[in-house]
Amino acid sequence: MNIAKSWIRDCRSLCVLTGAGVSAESGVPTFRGPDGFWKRRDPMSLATPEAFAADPEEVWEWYRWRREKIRGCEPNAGHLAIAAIERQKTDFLLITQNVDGLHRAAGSRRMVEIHGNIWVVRCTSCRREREDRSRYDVLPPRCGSCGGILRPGVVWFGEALPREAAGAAEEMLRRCEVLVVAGTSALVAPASGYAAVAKRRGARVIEVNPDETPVSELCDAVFRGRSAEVLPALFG
Ligand code: BJW
Ligand code: ZN
Repeated sequence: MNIAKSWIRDCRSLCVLTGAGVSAESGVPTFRGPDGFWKRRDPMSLATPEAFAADPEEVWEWYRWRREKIRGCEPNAGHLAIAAIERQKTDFLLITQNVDGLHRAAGSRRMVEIHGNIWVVRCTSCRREREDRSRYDVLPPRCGSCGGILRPGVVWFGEALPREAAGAAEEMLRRCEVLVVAGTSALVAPASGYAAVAKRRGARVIEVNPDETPVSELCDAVFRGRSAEVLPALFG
């Protein structure tokens, strides 16, 4: 741990990549864990434009259920540790795949949400986008401007990532000295390739995850523990 801590302390440019595991201890279900299923539906079959086109009401029911779960959740010590290390670094970027908004709630600012945000809705007709924390009695919710069906402002399989967020992430991966990868199964592209991109050009890569992942073997240091425990120790 001490060597990894010194890499983090001494680097000028630090990047942190997070996934659902970082919010697990806040009570947000992960995607691929045993609690990741909703009505025994595989999340991977719901997080697609095809599923939404076929049954927007059912996909929205899943998002409404998740929004209500997240509404009651607070950032944990892992989120707070990431926000605190940001304040100590001149060059820093948090790349998160999480849509729950807990990093921002914890105080993270230099951050990109590459899979969007569950509190944002976008009209499928006029494309207007806005934050909306309503509970929605009727599903699918409709656009106040044009009456079109609203969709969650998240990125589904087969969809492109928000251009600006993905661009900022790629730029950071090209220049960071240290990349910390926490709480992601590293199964979903393009984030699954980020560790390899940073590693290829000489960055130190550190993984924080209770389980092995496809990126574990390329890492310079691996901490098999929960992010709410490991991240405060690593960044402290
Ligand atoms: C802990 C812990 C604790 C537990 N502490 N750790 C073949 C067919 C079709 C598509 C593809 C294909 N091959 C590749 C693709 C591309 C596809 C992809 O990767 N698919 C794979 C599944 C094969 N990717 C895409 O389609 C992406 N877009 C794209 O590539 O665009 C290209 C393009 C360019 C130009 C035009 C058009 C297209 C988009 C991917 C979008 C992913 N979206 C989701 C849903 C977001 C919305 C929502 O939230 O509903 O994002 S899917 C889901 O997976 C979500 C997550 O962000 C993402 C990653 O999951 P994550 O975060 O890693 O969570 P888990 O649950 O998998 O893992 C949790 C981890 O935490 C585990 O490792 C635990 O051990 C650990 N953990 N407790 C620390 N306490
Ligand atoms: Zn509209």
